[in-house]
Amino acid sequence: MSNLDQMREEWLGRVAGAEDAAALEAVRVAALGKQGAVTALLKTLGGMSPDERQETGPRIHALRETVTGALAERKEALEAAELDARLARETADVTLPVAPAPRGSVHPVSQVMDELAEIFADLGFSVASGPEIEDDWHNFTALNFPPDHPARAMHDTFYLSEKGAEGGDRLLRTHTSPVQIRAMTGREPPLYIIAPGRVYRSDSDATHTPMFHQIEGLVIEKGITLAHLKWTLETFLKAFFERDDIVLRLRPSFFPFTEPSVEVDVGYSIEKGKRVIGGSDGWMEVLGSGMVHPNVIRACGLDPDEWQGFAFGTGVDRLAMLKYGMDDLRAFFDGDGRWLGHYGFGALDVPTLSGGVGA
Ligand code: 2NL
Repeated sequence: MSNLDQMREEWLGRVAGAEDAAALEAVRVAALGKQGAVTALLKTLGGMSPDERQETGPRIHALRETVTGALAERKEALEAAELDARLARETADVTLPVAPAPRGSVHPVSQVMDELAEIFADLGFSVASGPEIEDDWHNFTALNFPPDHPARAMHDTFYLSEKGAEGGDRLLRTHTSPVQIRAMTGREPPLYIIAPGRVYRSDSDATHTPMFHQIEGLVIEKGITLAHLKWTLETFLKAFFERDDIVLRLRPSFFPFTEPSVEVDVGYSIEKGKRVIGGSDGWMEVLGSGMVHPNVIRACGLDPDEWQGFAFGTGVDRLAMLKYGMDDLRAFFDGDGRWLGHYGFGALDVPTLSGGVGA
């Protein structure tokens, strides 16, 4: 093998052996740079005889061309390999969620409140709210509880140690009725409102917690009768329990703020050993209600001969238990992640009447 053939083999071998762009550049400089081996060979052409140059010149130029071509080819291959490596390293799986899945859930009480708001919105009611620290007038007096009447004691009220601005008692509201009193005194009738929220009574056992959730509804309108009340409650219960076989039974009762007052029982049936609303195996008390007492309408500055109304109230926690099958009220307030994971609702499963309120 001639010298030039040997050189070609050597340089092609070094080009092929360059593992990255920097190593390849070093090979290029060593072969074709100013001080390069192939460059040095080209410089020898000047000192040759014409015959020698004619014979050797093309072979040296061919060597330069071959090495130049091999360098370009190797450069392209290294760049392609580098691009492949980057593409493999920087992949994004577009089918993965952008953020980790949410771990929280909507508490059954919040879910039921949303369901109730949705159902009553469809019947023309809006949601009203008010303070949880109330005064004696809004919580009791305006609702026709006479002073020192035993009904006040019935509520196991939490009183605050400091009196209010006018010297009256301040307390944690024992029901959401004061919200409706504020609506009646602050707005022009007709009124169609629901008032869901936290209420407080000093009572604690398996079926009572000192804080629980109530929802009340109030209509103030002209010409309202008990028939409107019954239709409203029946329509609400059918939508809430998502059953058509809901039967109501109205029993006479007593509340200071309604006259007449009626307790509402709903027919239940036994399914898999549990009572479920709907059917006619027995009666379960679900709501309290009645026609708003004329004294309450008068206390709010309205004329009871002009305006009548109905009102109802029930426990939201109990509604949630009845609909979703929990049997211990205390678990509602334990904040146990396992319970919430089991009974909680997805944040995006918003209740709608068309999609089913109990999404
Ligand atoms: C129950 C019974 C009830 C009302 C609440 C009410 C509110 C006003 C005027 C008249 Cl402003 N009534 N609310 C009426 C009847 C019953 O609740 O068992 N609650 C847990």
